[in-house]
Amino acid sequence: MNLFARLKEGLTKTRNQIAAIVEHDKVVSDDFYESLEDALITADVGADLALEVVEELRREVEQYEITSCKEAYGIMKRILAHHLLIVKDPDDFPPKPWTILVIGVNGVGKTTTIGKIANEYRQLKRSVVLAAADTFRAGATEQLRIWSDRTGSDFVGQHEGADAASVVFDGMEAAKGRGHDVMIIDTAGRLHNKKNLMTELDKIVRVLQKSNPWTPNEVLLVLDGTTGQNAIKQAEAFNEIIKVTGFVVTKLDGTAKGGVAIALTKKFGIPVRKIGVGEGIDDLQDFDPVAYVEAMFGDFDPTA
Ligand SMILES: Nc1nc2c(ncn2[C@@H]2O[C@H](COP(=O)(O)OP(=O)(O)OP(=O)(O)O)[C@@H](O)[C@H]2O)c(=O)[nH]1
Ligand SMILES: [Mg+2]
Repeated sequence: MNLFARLKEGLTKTRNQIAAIVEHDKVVSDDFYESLEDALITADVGADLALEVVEELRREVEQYEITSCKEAYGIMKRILAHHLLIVKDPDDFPPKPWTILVIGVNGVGKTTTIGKIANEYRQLKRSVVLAAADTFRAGATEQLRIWSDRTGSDFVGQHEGADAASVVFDGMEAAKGRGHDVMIIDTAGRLHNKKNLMTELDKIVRVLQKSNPWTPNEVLLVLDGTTGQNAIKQAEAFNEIIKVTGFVVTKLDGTAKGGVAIALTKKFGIPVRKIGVGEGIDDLQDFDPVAYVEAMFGDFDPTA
């Protein structure tokens, strides 16, 4: 028997226990959460993590106004998977598409980063669809469409002022219908109008969730490396609205300071996934802590 078959068999009792709750108690209740916590503990997740997962689930259920246990259960699976953050590849994580939601304030480099990430996946022969959910700024949709042409990615967009969540819905339909491996969603960044942004992101996540409860697989927060400590404030604000799974620090070619990447990781316990080092399509790198520290301090010789 292979590892997964054994694991599955071993957890049959737990799954049946949960199935019974999901079946009989269709609306989310305290009992539901308690049973989930018990089930997680039975599965040896550990009491602390079980509690953390259930707390996180409670927050999401509240935020996205979810009432059905079945839906909440799907979200719990994603939360658990996020705690196994090492799983970072579309192939490890069915069902398709692997969905990346890209957020951040105006002008930090979201759209450019999406183009670069799409290019990386295309080099790996993955099929990609870009969804232009920044319907706010004139020209934003067109800018993303150009990146889809450049990278040979599929594209979904609507007119300026359209409902962002409806673009995401179209993107999901296209991704499923055409069997794309990856969907990357561009969003508008308006932190000064937090309420609107929150409503919009909530709606986007709702649409994704309904279509595939495993999504969004990644929520990448793009931060401009030249803004220094301000990036921390932005990360704080966004992370309150939506659970960020990774940072992208851009424009590191334009600053002598890169310490913000270290400060971010330390403060939030969220990894820096990628760094932007220029405006070109290839100017994106995986974040390598050793290379990064070397780049910052490697040439410094205190004895010289
Ligand atoms: N030097 C440098 N410039 C970058 C980098 N990433 C993005 N840019 C530039 O930053 C500017 C803004 O980039 P966008 O990708 O349009 O930023 P955005 O976050 O999508 O902006 P909005 O859609 O207006 O919110 C563009 O001129 C990009 O070429 C980078 O890593 N280095
Ligand atoms: Mg943009």
